[in-house]
Amino acid sequence: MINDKKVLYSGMQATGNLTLGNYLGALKNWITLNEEYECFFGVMDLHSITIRQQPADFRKRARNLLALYIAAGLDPVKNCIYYQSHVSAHAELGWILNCFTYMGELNRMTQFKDKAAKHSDNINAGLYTYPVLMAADILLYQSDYVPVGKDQQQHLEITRDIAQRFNSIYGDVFTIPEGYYGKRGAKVMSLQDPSKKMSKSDENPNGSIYLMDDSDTVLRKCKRAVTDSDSEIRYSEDKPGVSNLLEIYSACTGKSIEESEKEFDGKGYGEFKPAVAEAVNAILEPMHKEFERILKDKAYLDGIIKENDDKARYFANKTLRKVRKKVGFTDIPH
Ligand code: ATP
Ligand code: LTN
Repeated sequence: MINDKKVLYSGMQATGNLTLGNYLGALKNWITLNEEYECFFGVMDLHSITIRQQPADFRKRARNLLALYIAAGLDPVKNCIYYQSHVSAHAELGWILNCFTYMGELNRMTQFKDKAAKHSDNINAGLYTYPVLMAADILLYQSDYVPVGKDQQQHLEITRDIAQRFNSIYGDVFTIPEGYYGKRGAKVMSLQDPSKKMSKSDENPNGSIYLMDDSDTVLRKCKRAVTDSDSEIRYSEDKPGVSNLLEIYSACTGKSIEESEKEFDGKGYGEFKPAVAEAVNAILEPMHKEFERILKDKAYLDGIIKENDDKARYFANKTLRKVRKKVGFTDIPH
């Protein structure tokens, strides 16, 4: 608990450009959580280097991600928004927890298998111990809840196992975190292949709407979105393309699926697809303006970063000190 509130922790890697899926499925739902929880949202840049990054590009992307969190509506005063690499306790606890994690457990991680297959020229130890660093992220803040997608559930399970193992040896050091499946965001599928989720690492850029896409690009991508041969605008399992567009339309406008279906009853794709694009652009355009404003104001953004880094460090170090003591490291003289 911090300030009588339960703690909630999440973050995204600074790899690739965020998509509408990341926004509707995650970011948008994070915005109001601070009313109920003490929230930490990290830019997970330590995790990002498990895949080789081009330094200048990486630096820019990490800063853009932080600015985008704010532009999307996360209040940097009410939430702790910070860079993982600025808080060295993550790497330190990550190391310690490595010594409490079995290779047999890590061998079962499906994300490692997927990423190793995708990056077969660079299967590094960091990629392998990725879940341990993620456990450190979560446990450092004594987090109660972690909103993550299905693909990260296995990492949350191993986090709980590591925490329980540590606690059973040393007493109650870590809060055991739970997944947060409160208000579920929309699951957005690829515009080119609605059986696949929209993803920032998709090779086909037409399948994803990126949060930084301009309005013409959004319109073009929506017009090209795969639908089906009949022109009925109806939500149904056998119409995955149209259902996905309806889902996007409804999530962006706040109208229900039924209302949206009714709105386009008897109308064709010629009217529906531009309306979807318009609904998306109504969200993206103000976000772009805010993003540009924030990035231009270097002093403001640097101030936010400093303040939040300090806040994160304060809580992280509190846990790390406790862990050091429990493990039996000698005190650092002051
Ligand atoms: P990558 O392609 O690099 O694996 P990704 O686009 O799948 O990335 P993640 O970084 O794995 O996204 O996820 C960040 C957050 O966004 C997670 O909480 C995840 O559940 C959510 N998310 C990602 N894609 C979608 C989507 N298409 N629909 C809904 N939520 C999504
Ligand atoms: N692995 C996560 C990103 C991530 C994370 C975390 C999420 C790293 N550390 C801690 C929640 C809590 C991802 O790829 N989405």
